[in-house]
Amino acid sequence: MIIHVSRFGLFCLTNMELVPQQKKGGTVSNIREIAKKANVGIATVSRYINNTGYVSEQTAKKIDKVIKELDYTPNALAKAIFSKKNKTIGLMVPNVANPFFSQLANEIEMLASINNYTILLCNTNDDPQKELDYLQVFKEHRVAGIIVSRTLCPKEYLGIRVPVVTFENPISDQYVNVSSDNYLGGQKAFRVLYNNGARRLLHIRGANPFLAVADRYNGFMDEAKKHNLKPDVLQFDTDFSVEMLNDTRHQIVDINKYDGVFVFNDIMASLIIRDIHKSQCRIPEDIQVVGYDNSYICELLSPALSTLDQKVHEIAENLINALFSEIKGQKCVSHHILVEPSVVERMTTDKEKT
Ligand code: XLF
Repeated sequence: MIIHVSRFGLFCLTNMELVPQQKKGGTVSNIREIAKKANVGIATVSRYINNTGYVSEQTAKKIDKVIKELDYTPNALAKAIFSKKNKTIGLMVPNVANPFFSQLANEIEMLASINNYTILLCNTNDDPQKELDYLQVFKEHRVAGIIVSRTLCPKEYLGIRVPVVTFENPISDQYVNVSSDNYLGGQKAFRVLYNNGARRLLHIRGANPFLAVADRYNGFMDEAKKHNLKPDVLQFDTDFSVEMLNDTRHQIVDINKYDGVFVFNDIMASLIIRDIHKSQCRIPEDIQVVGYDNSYICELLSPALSTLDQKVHEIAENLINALFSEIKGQKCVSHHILVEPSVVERMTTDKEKT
């Protein structure tokens, strides 16, 4: 911001002046040029563009005409800085290669656009340094609020000036956190397999820093204990990445030892289904599989995947509503929003078995 002192007192020039616009002919037009051509003051043009004060109808028409002639588009960022009203939300997800997170981003984007907000979408790849870099980008873009999924550096958000809401890994009790009731989901996953006759169970668990998968694991194991069962556990140290499709290290040996597998999310379950097919076992006759998410791939897999529905729309709605409340300066009543997951039985579990 440039501050000018004139004999009329103090006045500010908008940052728009600093961000010239590309003109059709390759040169640039800026607010100064508009003012000159319209034969009015720079402050008047600024008032008109930013809608921050009175401009006579006649002057407005003159400015409008010049704006059209010069093909001038106000720079959104400069406008946001000046008016302190940015309509951009920073959204971080681990990776949109995971269909659950692409659906979550899609839902959030739709709800935001209904409210005339745009989304700045970033993949953290569960890398804390990348997350920090993007947080810096959000600050530089003066976003109105931030939604961060599965943060790996919660302390970095403490005390930042814009509202922040989280999905899964929380920041602190002071910040709204939304997640599926993952413990309950783990319990429900056990019951589906158990009620369909599976007893030789395997749980494929996600990486430690993902709190959601720890809850799913605990729910599943606690419920198994109640039935005097102790499932085997195999832990992955990352979430899905496209490279894994060609990486045989993740293949499970001895899958035929089991008759029921609960996998921590749908995309990993699809890899496991591929392994099971390779091992010549039949799904669900020899081995039943349950995933978590209810992402769109469940219907595309063969056989279609039974899973726990996280209710992505409800999660997105809760995140956006909480963020908008905070942007408006209203405090949210609840800071821990748990969405109840429900079982969706498709073709990888076998009701006929019981
Ligand atoms: O963090 C968990 C693990 O993977 C997240 O909700 C997901 O289920 C998405 O696929």
